[in-house]
Amino acid sequence: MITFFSPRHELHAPAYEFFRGERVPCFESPARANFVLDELVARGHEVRAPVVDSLALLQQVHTPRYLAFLESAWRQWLALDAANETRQPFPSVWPVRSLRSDVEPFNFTARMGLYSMDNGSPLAAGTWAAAKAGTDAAASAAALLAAGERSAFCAIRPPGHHAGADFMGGYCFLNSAAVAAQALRAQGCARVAILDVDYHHGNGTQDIFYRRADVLVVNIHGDPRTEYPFYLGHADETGEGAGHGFNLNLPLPAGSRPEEWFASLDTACARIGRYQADALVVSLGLDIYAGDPISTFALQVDDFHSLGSRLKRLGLPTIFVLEGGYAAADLGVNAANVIDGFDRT
Ligand code: Q9C
Ligand code: ZN
Repeated sequence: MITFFSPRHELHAPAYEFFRGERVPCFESPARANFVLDELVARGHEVRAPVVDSLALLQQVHTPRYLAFLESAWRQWLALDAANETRQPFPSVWPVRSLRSDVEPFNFTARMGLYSMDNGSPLAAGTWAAAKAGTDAAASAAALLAAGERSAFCAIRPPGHHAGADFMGGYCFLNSAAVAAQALRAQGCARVAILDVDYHHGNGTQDIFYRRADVLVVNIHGDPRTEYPFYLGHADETGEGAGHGFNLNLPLPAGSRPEEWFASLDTACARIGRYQADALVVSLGLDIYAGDPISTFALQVDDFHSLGSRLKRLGLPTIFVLEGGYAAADLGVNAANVIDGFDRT
């Protein structure tokens, strides 16, 4: 399977995040994508640089004011104080219920809050460039499928599935899976399915497609009553308006075993089959791995091979997009096992 990879992912390298009241090194590190690249190369997969500019697609899944903010955020941060070069901006105030989110404040920290769902998405000098390289990879993968290729893998970071139409969150800034789905729609796929297997519910992807019937969104994830992102991902969220019936959430209790997870995967695949999708986008979060430091599912290395071969049985043109997964040194083997389970079995 052809892999899209850009070294520009390394431009997003914030130093720390907050965890249990302390500053800790970022779980979402540049090493993650490099481990994935190294293993794919070692197994003989072809790697290409992204070739498609995704800006027009980004404008279809994110709002103009959010894109304008994200693209200029680091420059805005430096304009406040040149010494900010070595500091990280974080939001500290958010427009929750009864506060207005329609008026963009002049204060930078207030804008950070307006465009963030949490304080867990540190920005760095190259965040826009890295995230944009990721959505360019997603658009390039769709173009490859249009040219007749059966599948493609985007070995990208930062991840994207928590980023909604007008906000960042959960280490995510631009929603690459949404860009891939939008690109597939634009090139003639009438029905696109997104399957999100990341440990955390893909609230951003759900948000972007919630009122649409042309993109089915299916999520398997830790129950949001105990797991991030907490405020979305319940089973009763089924879509709205034209999108009613085209969102499926399959939450599982924290600590669920692989057998239970694979039973949900069968449910997800059955729904995608009934939808008669023309193409599939997989939000491939590898934080369902037993060794993940911030998650509680327990998939083993060989289970990722089974995941790939199960998805192959759907028989659909498929784009894989890397999302979470924080056992960095094991991500290469786990990602490559999914890929090889899909196209070498
Ligand atoms: N701030 C993805 O897997 N909680 N995002 C971390 C420290 C947020 C995970 C706790 C987890 C977000 C793409
Ligand atoms: Zn995750």
